[in-house]
Amino acid sequence: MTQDELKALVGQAALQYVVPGEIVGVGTGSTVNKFIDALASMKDRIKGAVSSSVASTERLQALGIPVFDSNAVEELSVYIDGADEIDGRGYMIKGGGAALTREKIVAAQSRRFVCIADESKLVGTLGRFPVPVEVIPMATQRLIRQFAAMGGSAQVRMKDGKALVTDNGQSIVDVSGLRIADPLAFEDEVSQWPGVVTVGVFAHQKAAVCLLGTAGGVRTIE
Ligand code: ABF
Repeated sequence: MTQDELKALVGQAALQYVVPGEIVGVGTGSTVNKFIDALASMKDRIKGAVSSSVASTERLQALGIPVFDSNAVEELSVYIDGADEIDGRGYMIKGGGAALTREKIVAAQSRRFVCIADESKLVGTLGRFPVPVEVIPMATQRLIRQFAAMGGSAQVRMKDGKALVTDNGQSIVDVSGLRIADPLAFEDEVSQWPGVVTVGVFAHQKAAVCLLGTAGGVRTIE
């Protein structure tokens, strides 16, 4: 199976976690796009979605799925999103799509995070994928030095020759060279640095369930 087919497989499998009659939390990325396409088949059985990005909102609306503001909804029973890396405990690196801040917000208001990913995302220890961090632009250079002091190499993410601007109007730095043995401690520490909006390690908002697309079918890790 191609990577695209594995993504479609888990996108479809995630439908079983959607609670009929409710609003579902929807993440961002190419795997989630497969989920959104599958969700269209049950759009008459859900109230709608809370979305983590402009891109997902547009895709949901184009399929006729109502999108609610996160402030209009108190709690979501489930949030379905992809990851750049996930370990066997459900800890993840996210933010390759630059939507990490809204993803963490929607994950925090959801009782259960269901991660959908192809098997290439499963790792023993987080850190092979550079950790995305959304930052306030005036703090960028100082934060790059702070990551260097902990052994990482941080770079500002560029797009079309300029610093990428997130949906929230901020920048992203990608930090490579880190081995994150204790994701909770790492998230706690970096989240406190002035100028950090969101660190792309999801430890407090880890996945309760991971649906992993493999050549042999969907593997469920709980
Ligand atoms: C989002 O999309 C992100 O947090 C992660 O960066 C990315 C995964 O994308 P894909 O499904 O395209 O690999 O979930």
